[in-house]
Amino acid sequence: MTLKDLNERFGLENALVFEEGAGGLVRAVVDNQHATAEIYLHGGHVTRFRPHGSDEVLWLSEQAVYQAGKAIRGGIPIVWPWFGPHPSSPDQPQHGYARTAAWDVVGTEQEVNNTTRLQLRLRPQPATQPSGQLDLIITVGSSLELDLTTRNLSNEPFTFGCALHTYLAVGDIDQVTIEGLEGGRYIDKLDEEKRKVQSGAIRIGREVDRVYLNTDTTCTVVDPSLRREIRVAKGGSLTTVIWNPWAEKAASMGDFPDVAFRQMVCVETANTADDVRTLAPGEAHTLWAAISVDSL
Ligand code: TA6
Repeated sequence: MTLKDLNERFGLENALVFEEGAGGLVRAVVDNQHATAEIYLHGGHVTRFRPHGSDEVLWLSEQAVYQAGKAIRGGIPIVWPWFGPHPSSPDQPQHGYARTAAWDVVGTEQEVNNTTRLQLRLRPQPATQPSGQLDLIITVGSSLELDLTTRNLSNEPFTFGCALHTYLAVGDIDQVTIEGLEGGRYIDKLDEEKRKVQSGAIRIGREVDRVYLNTDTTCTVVDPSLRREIRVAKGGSLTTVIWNPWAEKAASMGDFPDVAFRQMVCVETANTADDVRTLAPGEAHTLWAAISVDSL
């Protein structure tokens, strides 16, 4: 569908327009009375969210690559239908293929409270056709909500893992604490997958890659340097992943500026580890996250 067709069919006056973004990729730009946001059809990828009067909430790499086959670094990558390496096929892409696939627009709506909704659908992929259909509803208001719904269209059980791999922008990681996971058990991906217990709020002073288990709590990223806190509420998920690459890993990634690890942290709403889901034929599951920001 051309930009002209997209805007004629799905554009919303004074709220949502489709335009050519970085790399010539199509993006939706939302600008309503609450906030501005950007969503690329490539990967169904939210790249920016900024409530009016606030700074940008999502971290987006200045070195991100915008091209077919490559995931945009930052924003909210869609991880599906597996989290991390493929469970049995090492040649499959890390974090699945939803984040590098073309998504279709299936609907837009300006709601009564002037929030703006965009519904995207992942085009059927040979690897899962017709098993799993994936829909993403993005609602832009004073908070940002993503609802990721997997439907099993086959007549066999469909097992999948997924995540909203959210990169949050912070002023100075050294001053940040993450609340909400105190006392929780987690898998330490950097220490032989050992299962440990979180003592107090999370502070980050080195590479951190942890899968917190059996948790449905809201996480709060307290950021004194920007005098704000970002809350990530969630549903349909019992695992939360906390990740910061720190210096060495950041330097090893070509699309990640060497010192940018100080301005970001990932708080990922997931179904992974003990929380991978299986759908019976015809069943659906929705994972959702709601991201909001308040001044300190
Ligand atoms: O969510 C944390 C993680 O699984 C890390 O292990 C790291 O690999 C990160 O995702 C980023 O993965 P990506 O494939 O986007 O470089």
